[in-house]
Amino acid sequence: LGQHSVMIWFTGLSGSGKSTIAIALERELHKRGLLCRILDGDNIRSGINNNLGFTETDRVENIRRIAEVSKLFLDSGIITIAAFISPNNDIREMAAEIIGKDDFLEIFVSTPLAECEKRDVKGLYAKARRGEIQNFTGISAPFETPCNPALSLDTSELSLEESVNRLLELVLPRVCL
Ligand code: GGZ
Repeated sequence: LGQHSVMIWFTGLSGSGKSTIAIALERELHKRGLLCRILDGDNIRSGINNNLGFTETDRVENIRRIAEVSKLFLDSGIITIAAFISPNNDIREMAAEIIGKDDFLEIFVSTPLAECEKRDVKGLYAKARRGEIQNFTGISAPFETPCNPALSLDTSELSLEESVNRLLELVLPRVCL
């Protein structure tokens, strides 16, 4: 492979735009002949992690397994994109340690809670407000702002294209040999 692998780790609230940006980024990387793999709730929480919920303990185990799986992809030279809330500094630190800090790019999708809640694409915020979902991040469970992300992207201010362009500027120099 004529590429160096890197971990692109998105963190942010539910509905902040992590998966949307991840998919658009993947498309741009593919256009350039770069091999990448997205890990998100759709392919991880439905499969390998289908025994985990949203308690603090389960979130740690969720992210630990995701980081270990990511490492397998990275070791094969594949650019790996993870899109999970990963709500606290300890959890993100653990992921970075498993993966190796040199290859770990933390991307904070910083869309404000009010905007995520206004979008409420899946109706989960409304359910959380009614108490129908426990431990919902931003409502009844914490989200810690990342201390030193490689990039912050607020999708209430940036278009999808702008977000992807900023990512490409960061990622391409690191992956193209
Ligand atoms: C947060 C929850 C919860 C609770 C279900 N809290 O918008 P979505 O639906 O597709 O993204 C959310 C997803 C979060 O899973 P992660 O694996 O990314 O979380 S973590 O990194 O914290 O382990 C949301 C849905 O799962 N969801 N219940 N209580 N999000």
